[in-house]
Amino acid sequence: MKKLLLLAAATAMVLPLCAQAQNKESFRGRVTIPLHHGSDHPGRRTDEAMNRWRGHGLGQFIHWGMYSIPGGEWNGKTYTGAAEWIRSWKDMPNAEYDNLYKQFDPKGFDAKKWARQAKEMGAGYMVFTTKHHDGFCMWPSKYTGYTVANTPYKKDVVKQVVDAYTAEGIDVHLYFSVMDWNQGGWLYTAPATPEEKAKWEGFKQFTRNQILELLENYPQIKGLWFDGTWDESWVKEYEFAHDLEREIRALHPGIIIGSRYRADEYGNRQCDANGDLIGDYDQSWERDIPTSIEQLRGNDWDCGMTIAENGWGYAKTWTSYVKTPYELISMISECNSMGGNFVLNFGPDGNGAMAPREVQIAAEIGRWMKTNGEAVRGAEPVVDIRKQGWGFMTKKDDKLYLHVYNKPLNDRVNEAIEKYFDGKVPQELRKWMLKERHVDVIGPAQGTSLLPIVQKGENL
Ligand code: FHN
Repeated sequence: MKKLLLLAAATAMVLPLCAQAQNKESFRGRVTIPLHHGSDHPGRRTDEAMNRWRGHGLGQFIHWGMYSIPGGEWNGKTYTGAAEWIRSWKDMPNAEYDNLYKQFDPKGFDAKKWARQAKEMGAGYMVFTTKHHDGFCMWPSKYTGYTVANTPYKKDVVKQVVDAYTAEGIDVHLYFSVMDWNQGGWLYTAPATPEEKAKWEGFKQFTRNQILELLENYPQIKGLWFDGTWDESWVKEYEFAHDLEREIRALHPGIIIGSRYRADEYGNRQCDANGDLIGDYDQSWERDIPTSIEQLRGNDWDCGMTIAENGWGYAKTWTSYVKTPYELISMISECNSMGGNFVLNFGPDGNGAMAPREVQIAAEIGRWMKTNGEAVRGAEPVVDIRKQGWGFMTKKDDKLYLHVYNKPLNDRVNEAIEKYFDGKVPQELRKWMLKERHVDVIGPAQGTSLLPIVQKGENL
């Protein structure tokens, strides 16, 4: 049986990326403009918390809130937009939506069961919606009455999620929408009149209070995942947002915050006027995967992905294309091959149950992760390439993983491996690879499943 599947070099090695080497050659000096509210750390964070985050490879997103009750339908009509946006639909009267919380009593909610399913799926971390754009708080916030405490259910949902996932060893990041349709003080544009200014100041304090409250209530969390930050009102609050960010980081050392949270003083979002990423990782790849590693400019990144075309909250009927487990798994490989975390979204129903169709997808992914997870967890991209005809590559320590999606008919993956090592190919690889310039691929995909294989080498 042919056994050469992974490349296992005898010694651990640093693999210089060709692109980096080229950049060094042509780099003549950086020109920047002084910014007070731009990136706080151009380049990647290399502390333990960030290294841990980077190593997750796979995460779970959960959107759960009052939108999960209508599930994309109202009065017999189906909303074709994203189900969690149903309140903004012309056929959904706001007053009716804003009273849905009076029905919220999810007897089927079991955070421990969700956490076990996520563990089985192979997720290293999860992101949970504490408050989406509708403003409903899944924790008993002291700063508004529009919270879970005033539902028939009463109990703190966020606490249960944080505790259950943490107990399973899954890191928790909290999603928080700054845009809040329930708060009178929220504005889309910068406040103009004295009355608006006063309301807006109140809203800013409310937002700060809620964020600090989340940190105080759930000290185990590892990150804050901000959303609803794109409107002019918030973009112009770069100074306030930056001060608050410093406060958050001082209170919670190591916390991870993405690039959506705030803008710089020129109104740039995600990246500042110098092109440096604002925050710890690039959050702009929502439902999208870069076509080349260069687009990432050396930044950390995540890709939040829906199972259906769009829509994060529970939809009774998915009205758009639904991805197969095979496609979703290939996205894990694809993102990981470019150093990104793939964060797959789940939308439990109003009763707290995960939809069976999503449970089944999680189980399929989990089955693949059990065998192939080592090529995902802690793995890094190999080079400045995205995809080969046969699939993707990741590496870890002295191993190269070939995520084979299209198995060549002759069972051989032909790769001119030397090009990935910038001329410094380790002796062992030279011996085994360059002579024949191919990696042999063996075996069918596991069982009768169509799941792709990640080849594992035993020895050289
Ligand atoms: O509008 C939201 C959307 O509902 C969902 O929460 C996603 C998740 O990344 N974020 C916003 C759109 O970018």
